[in-house]
Amino acid sequence: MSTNASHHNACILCSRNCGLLIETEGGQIKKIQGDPATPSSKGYLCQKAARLAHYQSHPDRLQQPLKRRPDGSFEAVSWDQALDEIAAKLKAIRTQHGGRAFAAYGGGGQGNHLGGAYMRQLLKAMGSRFIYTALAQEKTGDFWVNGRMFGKQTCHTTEDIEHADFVLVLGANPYQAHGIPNARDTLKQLHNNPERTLVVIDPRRTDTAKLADIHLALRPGTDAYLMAAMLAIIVTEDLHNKAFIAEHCNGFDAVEAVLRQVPIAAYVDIAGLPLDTVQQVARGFARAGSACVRADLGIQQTINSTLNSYLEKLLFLITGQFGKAGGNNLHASLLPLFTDSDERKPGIVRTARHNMFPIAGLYPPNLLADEINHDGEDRIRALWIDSGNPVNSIADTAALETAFAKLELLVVVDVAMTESARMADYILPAASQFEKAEYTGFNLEFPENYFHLRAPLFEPLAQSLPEAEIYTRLLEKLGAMPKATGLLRAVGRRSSATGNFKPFLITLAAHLALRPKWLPYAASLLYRSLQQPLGKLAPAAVLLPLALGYAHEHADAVRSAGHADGAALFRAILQNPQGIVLSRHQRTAMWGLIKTPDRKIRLQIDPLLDALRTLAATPPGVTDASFPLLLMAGERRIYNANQILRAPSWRKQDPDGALRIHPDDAALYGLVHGARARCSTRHGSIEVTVDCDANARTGFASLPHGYGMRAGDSEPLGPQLNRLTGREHCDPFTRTPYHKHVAVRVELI
Ligand SMILES: Nc1nc2c(c(=O)[nH]1)N[C@H]1C(S)=C(S)[C@@H](COP(=O)(O)OP(=O)(O)OC[C@H]3O[C@@H](n4cnc5c(=O)[nH]c(N)nc54)[C@H](O)[C@@H]3O)O[C@H]1N2
Ligand SMILES: Nc1nc2c(c(=O)[nH]1)N[C@H]1C(S)=C(S)[C@@H](COP(=O)(O)OP(=O)(O)OC[C@H]3O[C@@H](n4cnc5c(=O)[nH]c(N)nc54)[C@H](O)[C@@H]3O)O[C@H]1N2
Ligand code: SF4
Ligand SMILES: [Mo]
Repeated sequence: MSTNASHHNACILCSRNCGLLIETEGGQIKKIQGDPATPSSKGYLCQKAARLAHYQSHPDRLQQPLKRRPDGSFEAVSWDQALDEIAAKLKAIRTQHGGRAFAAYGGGGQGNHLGGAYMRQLLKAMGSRFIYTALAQEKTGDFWVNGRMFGKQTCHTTEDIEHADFVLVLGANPYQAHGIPNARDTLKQLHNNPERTLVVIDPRRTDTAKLADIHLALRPGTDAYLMAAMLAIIVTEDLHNKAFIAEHCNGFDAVEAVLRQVPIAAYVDIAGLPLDTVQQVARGFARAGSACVRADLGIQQTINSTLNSYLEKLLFLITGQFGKAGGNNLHASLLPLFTDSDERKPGIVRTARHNMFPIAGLYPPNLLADEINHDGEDRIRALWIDSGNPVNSIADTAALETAFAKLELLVVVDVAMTESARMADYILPAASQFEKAEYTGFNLEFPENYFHLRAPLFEPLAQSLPEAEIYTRLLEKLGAMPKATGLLRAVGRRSSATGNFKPFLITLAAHLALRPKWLPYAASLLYRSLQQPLGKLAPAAVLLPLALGYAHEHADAVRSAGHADGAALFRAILQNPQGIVLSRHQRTAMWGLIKTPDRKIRLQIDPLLDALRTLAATPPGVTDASFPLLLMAGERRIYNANQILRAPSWRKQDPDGALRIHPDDAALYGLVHGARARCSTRHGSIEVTVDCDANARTGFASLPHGYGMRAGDSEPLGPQLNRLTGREHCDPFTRTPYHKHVAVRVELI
């Protein structure tokens, strides 16, 4: 493509997907700036985006399909050979063992959800429901609570931080991890405005906590106690919003009865905080003109994970800080990133070994090793990994390696030679996110929501292909779907030329009505039918029915954003490489997003009220003297980005991903700054570099995630921290790992 030109695109390193202007030269990324034309980020970006060239070009990019030889080495094979052999093996496994023998992991990361739409068709072709994703080791507790409260697990809450008078950041570090609009600017604005209050609840003095008016440095893992105490203070001081509760909620009486029994002073003591400050925060939140909660892994990947998500929502619900500017809100979604799978309803498929149900349609990675590694006839025998590196990112690396070795077929689709790919039977090279059309479904805003389809900047590297092409070819080889008919292609061409997609959709609907068994493969049919007219954007053809559905459901909001109907919305998506405003909702429209039959929020969730009633009288913490220190296994830092940026050259600081430990603890354990040490748990041990850091909390060290990748044939660089974590150390209900609460020992080497 053109040289020395600036192209609209987006950052792929976190869920914000900030708009970028990327200057290219000779097929390389030359310069990256924030894109002022992107309506969501308006020119904002953080320091990580400037280093994206290290994602696009590095020696471990995959260039051709690879097949494992019996001696463990890989040989390059053609696409046809790889896909023919894979299709034959998949068919044999499906015939012999049925759909339950197949599972997938991944289907999208921080920047790429387009391939996932195509990967899901493969699950359908295999007759399997088993999709394991990273979301099901962080957010499924939150989704489950949403299902109970709002009627569907697809109801999802967001926070209007920019307009809030009072912001409670709970177990999140947006200064480094982002996750909120233009995080650093937004936090600084809060900090600089004396009329607004920022409260941060975090055991460590993070960069976000440094900007706070109040930092509640609670004892790790005690959030449920703290939130219970705050809710109890609100109720006993009559600060709950009775008018809001009467109008919008059910079940408050049952919640109130439990809250009135909470021993406030004792719980605040367990959290290790001063009572008067906690009272001040609870009162401030309840009385604020507008207030919202921003929560993330600090409460989700620790003790009481699901209960924490419940209490967090009760905070903004019983105070009426919901459904208004500056509060928490539900939002509309263009893409179905997850579904509703209420485990009480019929048709829910449970896993063979653990009898685990899906939440939001997703199965927990913490169980994956066990579901492969058992002797039952219905164990997982074939695993498909796309856009994930579970060997490094799922708890208990050793268990996963044992399980993977037992698989009859492991296929990995990735852009790079990952630790998971090294174990695969076949590795399929995907074009990078700058070599194909891409988007994400992280459009979680209200009242204005955005969408950004990115056009490719470069041709696919060597033989790599976009996922849309990989899966469509495989489905064709599996005989699951035919090649698109000439009629569909012809009508598709005409519709694209006129921009009127009605005739095309009518023809497609007629085809599918006659051959309903093609319905699960609508994404690939759309792709093939519109491939020629849409060119490089053809993989985005799946957006056509989604845009129509969205415009139908949110007609006024889509029109307010300037799109007359669904076809116009689809055209706008295709024609605006900087991103678009998808919908502009009336604030009152939010109540229509609640999916309970009476549109009321159900506050009473009995199992969680039981859990609240029976919270232990002693704080969580260290129980085994041989592992005396708590480790936060997975801190977001200035230079980590999951496993997306593999080349070590991308990091300007912290090349070793050091163990941050308070100087007093270092002295206690005989550690010195810069020294190498051994960090051990019951599950394993790794070597780390010691960083004495006064911002750490005594008794609570931290290691970053997003390290431990190999470069070429090197040893893992930085901590492979899931060699330390155990898969049973998790929320008993959702199986979300307690990564923020791992008991370790650290010794000087
Ligand atoms: N730089 C960078 N940014 C990223 C990523 C990355 O790899 N690097 N990854 C992205 C992804 S996938 C995600 S999910 C998000 C996660 O984003 P965050 O959840 O914001 O990031 P973390 O650093 O994992 O954890 C947040 C905070 O939880 C605190 N914490 C630990 N234990 C407790 C506790 O018991 N209670 C409370 N209240 N807090 C506790 C930690 O001290 C930490 O500051 O970040 C995204 N953004
Ligand atoms: N101990 C511990 N473990 C953790 C965490 C923690 O804090 N502590 N955090 C957890 C969290 S919140 C998350 S979200 C997970 C993330 O873990 P994973 O779900 O494994 O995902 P990523 O680390 O984002 O890996 C992304 C992969 O996608 C590949 N990729 C990039 N672009 C493309 C593309 O266009 N196509 C394809 N097919 N592949 C591509 C990259 O090369 C990389 O291998 O890790 C979890 N694991
Ligand atoms: S890492 Fe996140 S906040 Fe930083 S530029 Fe990329 S998308 Fe934006
Ligand atoms: Mo995540």
